[in-house]
Amino acid sequence: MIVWQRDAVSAFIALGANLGDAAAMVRRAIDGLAQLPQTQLLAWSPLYASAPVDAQGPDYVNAVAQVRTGLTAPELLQHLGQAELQAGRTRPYHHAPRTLDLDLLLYGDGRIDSPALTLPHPRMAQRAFVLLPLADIAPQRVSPEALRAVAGQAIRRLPG
Ligand code: PH2
Ligand code: MG
Ligand code: MG
Repeated sequence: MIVWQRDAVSAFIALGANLGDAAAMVRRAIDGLAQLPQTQLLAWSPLYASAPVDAQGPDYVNAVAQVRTGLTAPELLQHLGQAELQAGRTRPYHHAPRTLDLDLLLYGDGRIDSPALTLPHPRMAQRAFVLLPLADIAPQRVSPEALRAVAGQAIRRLPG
């Protein structure tokens, strides 16, 4: 039997939370990525804490995970949105504190510019809370210049 399947693609997902037990939520969400259809969890970073950037509320906990997936980028995005909803995510206003935020950073070498999805993620290069955990698991995807550009941002790595 021939099973038709798309070639799997390596994708990187940024996780964030700043409501409730944010660290537990991010850890649980990383586990959840392994349960997505046609998807393997390949790597995940340590957790980091930082003050909200361009936003208010409690400190964020952030991490980055790498998956290998047969899902298309829009399909993966759809699953990430469902996981946010299952985690109780509401959107009362722009950049409101959230129980879980799952952002698609990179999908292979894909470049997409649509209203629903821009890849690579347009703001990832400005954010230490994305670049540091990404560099932990994929140093080849983060240049030293990019890391230097965010070196002034306060962020701390959580134990464990
Ligand atoms: N996410 C935002 C806005 N600001 N700040 C931190 N530290 N971490 C985040 O994940 C974050 C943020 C919008 O998604
Ligand atoms: Mg976000
Ligand atoms: Mg988001």
